[in-house]
Amino acid sequence: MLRIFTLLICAGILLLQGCSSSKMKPPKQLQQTTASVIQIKDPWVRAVPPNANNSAIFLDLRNESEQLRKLVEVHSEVAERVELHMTKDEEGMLRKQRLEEVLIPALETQSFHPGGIHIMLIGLHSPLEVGRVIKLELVYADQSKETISVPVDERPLLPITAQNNHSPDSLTTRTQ
Ligand SMILES: [Cu+2]
Repeated sequence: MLRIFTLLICAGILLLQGCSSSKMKPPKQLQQTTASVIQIKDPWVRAVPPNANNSAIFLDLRNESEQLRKLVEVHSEVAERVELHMTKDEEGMLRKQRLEEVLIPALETQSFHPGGIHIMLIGLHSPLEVGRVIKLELVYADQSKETISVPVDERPLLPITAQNNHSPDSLTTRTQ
């Protein structure tokens, strides 16, 4: 709240100074890196059987700034390739599409969840069993980075019949 209040004051000062402020620095928030304004919530990676090649990571990215932010790359040493993916329901067929970037709108939360946007681990180097924690590096469009710990977890999958239900609650329990 205090931060929002401070920003309002900054905005007010800018307005008062009008066009004469061209030499002034931009408001503080514009100088903040994306990594410093994104809050990461509830990251987890799906546990898979030892012979599995792929898995997926889910999380919520909350943008605390008033500018659009973008996630452009993800890295992890647990797999050969790590990609941003989107699962789409096309006439009952679930198709995956690779994304170049994931947008995180101002003051909103972008949810990576089963059945939607997810981080795909392709070519796992070792098994992902519950209890293990892996490292994931997030790279944003401004090249700021953050490395986070992601616990391996098992969460229920919904039955196929629930796949046509698009309510947000059902999406959080769907498979990738
Ligand atoms: Cu995928």
